[in-house]
Amino acid sequence: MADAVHLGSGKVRELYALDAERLLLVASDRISTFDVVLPTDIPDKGRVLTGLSAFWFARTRSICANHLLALRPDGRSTECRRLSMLPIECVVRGYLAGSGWKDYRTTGEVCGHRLPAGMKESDKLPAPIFTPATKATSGHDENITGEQAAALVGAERFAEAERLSIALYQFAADYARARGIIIADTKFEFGTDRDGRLVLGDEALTPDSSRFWPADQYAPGGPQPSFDKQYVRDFCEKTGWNKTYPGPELPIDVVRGTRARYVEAFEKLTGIAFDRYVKDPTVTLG
Ligand code: Q0N
Repeated sequence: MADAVHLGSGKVRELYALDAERLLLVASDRISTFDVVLPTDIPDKGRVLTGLSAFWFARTRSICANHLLALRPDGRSTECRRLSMLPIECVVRGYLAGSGWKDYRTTGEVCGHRLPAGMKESDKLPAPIFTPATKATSGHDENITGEQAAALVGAERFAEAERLSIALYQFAADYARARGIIIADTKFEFGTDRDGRLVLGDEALTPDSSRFWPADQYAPGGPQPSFDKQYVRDFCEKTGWNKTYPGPELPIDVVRGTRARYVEAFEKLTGIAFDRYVKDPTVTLG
């Protein structure tokens, strides 16, 4: 990494330029909750997310091209094709949660999709919906209508991004549901390559870019426990923390329990022992 130029930081990931065509995406072990990065790392979280993302990239190539070029032996770094990113977040929702639930409760719609009356929080939608958002430079992403998104990227790009996003979500949600995990919603980021083709970038279908719920505890009519972050959230609620920076340090039992949940999600979804992944990250690509 001696000659990699740091391009930017997300809350938990770093992006470097390798050369004119390639980037390096590095997933740290940092965890955020209530939008605040906590001072305590979750060991191997970055590897779990990188491995899961690579697993999905390898299995969705027939739906959509993606930016993955190679996994580094550290298991947390991905060499990617450099793209020109679309200025929208491509969110797909299969269930009514988060800002989708809030918008439905006040308007009966989510991003211009009119939904049946009388739905409860966390209900499954009649069919997955595409609910784009703008990339907020500061603070929270803002939901926009399809018309607003089409004005930002063009009507044809919008239609293509919508079709690919729904197909990717449908594939992964069916796959995960058969393995005990509900993917309630997810966010994709697409870019275009030099030939103008739409390519899936970023991380994909991880617990950081999606809501993962344990299927055996699914009970609509209220919020669902998070597959990965529930121990962290419960601990943070218990401390009386006001959810502004800085967050609390996590006790060792919360760290261990949370790490175990990430590893469990990885193993349930991929069918690969996490130890095997650590020895050879390319096992996810088969
Ligand atoms: C890119 N972001 C937003 C890492 C994640 N393949 C690509 N080509 C060009 N640009 C990007 C990608 C990708 N992926 C994606 N920013 C640039 C997410 N970042 C935020 C910082 O941490």
